[in-house]
Amino acid sequence: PFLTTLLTHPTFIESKVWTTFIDDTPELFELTGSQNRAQKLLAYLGNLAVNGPQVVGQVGEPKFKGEVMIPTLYDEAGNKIDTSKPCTKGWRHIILEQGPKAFAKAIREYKGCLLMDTTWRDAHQSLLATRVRTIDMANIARETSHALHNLYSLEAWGGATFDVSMRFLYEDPWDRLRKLRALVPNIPFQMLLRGANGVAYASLPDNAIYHFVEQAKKNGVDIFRVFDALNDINQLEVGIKAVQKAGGVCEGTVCYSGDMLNPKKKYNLEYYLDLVDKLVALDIDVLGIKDMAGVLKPHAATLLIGAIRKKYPDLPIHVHTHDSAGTGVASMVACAMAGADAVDAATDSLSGMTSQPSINAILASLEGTDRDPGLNIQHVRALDAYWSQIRLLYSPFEAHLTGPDPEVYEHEIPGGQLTNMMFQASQLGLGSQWIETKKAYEQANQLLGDIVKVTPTSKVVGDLAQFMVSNKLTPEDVRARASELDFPGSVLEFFEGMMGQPYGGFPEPLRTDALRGRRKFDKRPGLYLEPVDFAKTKKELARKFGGGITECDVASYLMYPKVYEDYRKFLAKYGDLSVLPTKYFLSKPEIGEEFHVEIEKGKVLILKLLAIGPLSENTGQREVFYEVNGEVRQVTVDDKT
Ligand code: 3PY
Ligand code: ZN
Repeated sequence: PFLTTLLTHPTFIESKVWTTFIDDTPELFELTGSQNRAQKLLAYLGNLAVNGPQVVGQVGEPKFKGEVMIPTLYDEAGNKIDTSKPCTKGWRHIILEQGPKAFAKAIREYKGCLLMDTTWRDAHQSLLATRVRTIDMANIARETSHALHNLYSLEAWGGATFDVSMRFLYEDPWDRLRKLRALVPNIPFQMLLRGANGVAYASLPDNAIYHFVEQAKKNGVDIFRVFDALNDINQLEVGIKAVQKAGGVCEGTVCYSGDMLNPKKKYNLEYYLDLVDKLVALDIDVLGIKDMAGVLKPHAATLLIGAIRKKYPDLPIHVHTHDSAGTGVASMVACAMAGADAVDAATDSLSGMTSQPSINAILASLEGTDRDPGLNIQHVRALDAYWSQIRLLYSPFEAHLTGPDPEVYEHEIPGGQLTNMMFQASQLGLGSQWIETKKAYEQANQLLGDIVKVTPTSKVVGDLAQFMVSNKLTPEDVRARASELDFPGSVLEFFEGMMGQPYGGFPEPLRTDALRGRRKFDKRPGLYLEPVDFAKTKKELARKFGGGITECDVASYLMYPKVYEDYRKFLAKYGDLSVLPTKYFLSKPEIGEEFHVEIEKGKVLILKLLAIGPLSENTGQREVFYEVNGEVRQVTVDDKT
């Protein structure tokens, strides 16, 4: 059979040179079965044992030792709730049975203000560099389905999680979605979609966005928060239409920037109401207000939500914020009181500062009012006991935030980016340079025309700020020397129009000077991009990685070609590591410590690290010995230390 497979393989038929054949088609040279999976797993574990942490950005070892405890839930009568099966009560059935409009109507009619829990997406994106793995969500998923069944939604996907899961965690984001979906059938799943950019950093051809959203809906996303980083309605429209075509709940979103209370600022109430009108005209189901930096002050929240509520009494409003300045709870309570139908919160142990405000703080603040979100506080706390352990497990990715940052009102850095930039600064040992970087961020924003800042435009501003700091450039220097400076790629893409059109236009002559003859789009980029040929892409991927390429693989590749390819190569070498408990994914066990890995349903490996052999002078390698289900196995590892 090997020979037949070989002779009929397209690469062979196309008579590519034999020497690259093994590299290009690893799937033909794989052993099959769980033996092979175990050996690949050992290759990873051996590498970790010899060379230390394998995850980019990891600093040190997890602080959490021992077994993570799963909480027990009790009903009102004090009886244990059976969480061996997921809960079936929840808002999702309305979406499935009656569609997005009926869901929107039901949400609007509910008397309380519902919550979206961001723990599985934005909270860890904002505090732990997006590093929380599928297994740690899956392990608490059934309990979550019971404890939080009255949530508006669980934010479970999209944003940076798509990219990071492949790039740094070596996990398939689609697999995560399907696994969690199976465990939580009752609560709507929400994702963050960057409009015409999908989950990438610049626009893709329209048909790639439609294709991506279709797969997301099919694999379990119910509600799509569609935003555009410049609030460009033409860019938003691409995402909105894609969601409507796929049959998802469309949460068309306004990104809140600046300070509405300050009459000197660029984005005022009129600007926001005008954008809401445009979104309503596109027939969105729910209006999203996305305060990505946490600059929506409580009084501004009252005015903004109050004004929208008055103009559109039937439109459900869902508000997102970050707690960077410490006002998150107050702002979300203000939104609830002014007529918002849902607001965002995170489990306590993953809340506060650059994350979402604490769920318990919001529950306590709304308790006794007619806006109570309708969750069981004991259950919410029980779940948090789990997350308090998980936070320690991921301690190697902490940015060590120490308190709220009131300067966020000046620099307006979005939550996730703020943590990220601090983390980078601390890794580089740039203590005082961090203060400079924040100042430069503010200046870079002004240079670019005081734009709305959120992925991907926040990266543009951040890149320009770092460029200014490392090259010691003032804003005047940047303007004067724009035609000779070697600007970061993201800045050039922004100037080209690859991220849409900023409100008020591009800054001139800076744009023209910086571009030096490069292309300039004055309409949305999708109008210029060649549509994707899906069949051709699929064929190319099959040629590179063997059969079994799915539409989800195609979508991953189209979003992140290089990341996807690297992920597949990693997979060929080490197998699917998403099954490995996080403790053993991040650090080596003690000698003699036994642990279990379920490599496929019902197939458990019992592993024990026996010894790490001496360094061979000749080869620069070491042997690592593991006991696998009672048998001694060894792997040879290049010592790179
Ligand atoms: C993302 O796009 O990933 C964001 O979280 C923006 O806030
Ligand atoms: Zn956010």
